[in-house]
Amino acid sequence: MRSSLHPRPARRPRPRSRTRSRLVALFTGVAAVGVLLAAGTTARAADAPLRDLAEARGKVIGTAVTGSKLTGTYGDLAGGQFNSLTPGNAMKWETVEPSRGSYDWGEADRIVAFAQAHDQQVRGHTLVWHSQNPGWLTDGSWTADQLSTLLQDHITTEVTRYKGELAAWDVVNEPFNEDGTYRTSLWYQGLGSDYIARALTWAHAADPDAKLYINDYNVEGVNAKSTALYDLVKSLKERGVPIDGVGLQAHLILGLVPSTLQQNIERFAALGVDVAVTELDIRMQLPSTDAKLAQQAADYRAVMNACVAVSRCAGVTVWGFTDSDSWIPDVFDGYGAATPYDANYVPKPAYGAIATALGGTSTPPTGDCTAAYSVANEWNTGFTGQVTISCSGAALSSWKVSWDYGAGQRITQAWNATCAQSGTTVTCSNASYNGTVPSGGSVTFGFNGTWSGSNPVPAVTLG
Ligand code: G2I
Repeated sequence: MRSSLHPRPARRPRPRSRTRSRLVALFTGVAAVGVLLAAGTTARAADAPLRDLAEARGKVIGTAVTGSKLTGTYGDLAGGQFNSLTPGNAMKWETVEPSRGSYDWGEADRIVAFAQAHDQQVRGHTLVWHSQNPGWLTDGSWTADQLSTLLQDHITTEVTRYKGELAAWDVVNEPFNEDGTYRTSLWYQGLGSDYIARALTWAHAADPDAKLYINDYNVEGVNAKSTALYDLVKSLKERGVPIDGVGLQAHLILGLVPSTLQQNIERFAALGVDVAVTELDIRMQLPSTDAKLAQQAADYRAVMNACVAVSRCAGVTVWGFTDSDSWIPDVFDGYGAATPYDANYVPKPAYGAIATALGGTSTPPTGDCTAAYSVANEWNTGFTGQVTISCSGAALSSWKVSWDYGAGQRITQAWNATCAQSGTTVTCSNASYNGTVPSGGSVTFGFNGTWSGSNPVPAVTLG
């Protein structure tokens, strides 16, 4: 079997550096106005990307992705922070075979190619499900034999296409009702519960190296549904049906991580299968508050800790890493903020919780954010200055800049920031309305000051 983590090639693209404390002074001598600039990057302590922390522990840290979004900041973070990708929708039956016999692998291929370019695993999702099937399939009327052939052809075609390229497949998705009875899906109605064993067997025949999973929600703790799944896996193992793992989706609600999560993972592991948390998100009622985000971080930490504690827990995949790419607000009215990054790609406390659970420090990466100081206007004893904070590949939710006036300058007034001077040191922080600097965006504030003798541009520190 393939190891759960591929070795990293020498030339894996690295995420942008987060540690530079360099202070760059850029001088542009425009005689009349005398514009002078100084720029400084963030000087905060660095942390390793999540994927490096996870790999050091032999774990997967994955995210569901949308193929069309894999550029810019979304692509940088998806490629830089995670060592596994799951196509959120791209490998589902309605996407790959919207009309019978006519296949569209575009988005799925794109995700697989991106993953390979970034030395990431791909988790295939999903081959047999009651949902997101094409109309021609669900509207048809099929005999059991026809249905079985359709399913076999679908699984064989799709698994063969990606043979040797995927680490794992969510072969069967959501087979159970909450009480542990089988869901009366198209498949169960036509083929009985044996569709599960058949699907696993066909998938194994098409790609013997892929780890084959059954995946469901509300099976994170010990309950009737997870016990039905446990009994099914036990009997499949006893019958020699190829089953490698169990996926706990983990679409959780704030403050409600099941207390029996680790115990549940352990009982599956004892059956001789892997366990993966496959679709983690933790939703809250909007708006988010600092208290809710702190609770969410504790919840993410609890899930991570449970997986880290059990060696057969392969890892954790989040169902979208940014709130701009989450299914929650579309489906749960008034709920959201469920992922580790907000919609502007600012890491939330949940990000720090994932990092610390994987053995890292809690400082989120700040990417490349710079502060540039310029003197816009200068007269005999006074001047007007401004500082622009710009981000690319990262974002800030609040900011603070400081500098030292070495030539006796003093700030007299500031706007769009709160500034204070103590001795020679000036410190300015965001106003209530301009703390957010999105990736690709900037914020500027201004000030007046006094000078005499000379008015050199100071080195500015952000952070
Ligand atoms: O429903 C959440 C997840 C539960 N477990 C299985 C996962 O496969 C499932 O993922 C979600 C996707 O994240 C959504 O993006 O599955 C949904 C469908 O049940 C996906 O939503 C659908 C929308 O309902 C469609 O309107 C849309 O055309 O996504 C489609 C593609 O964007």
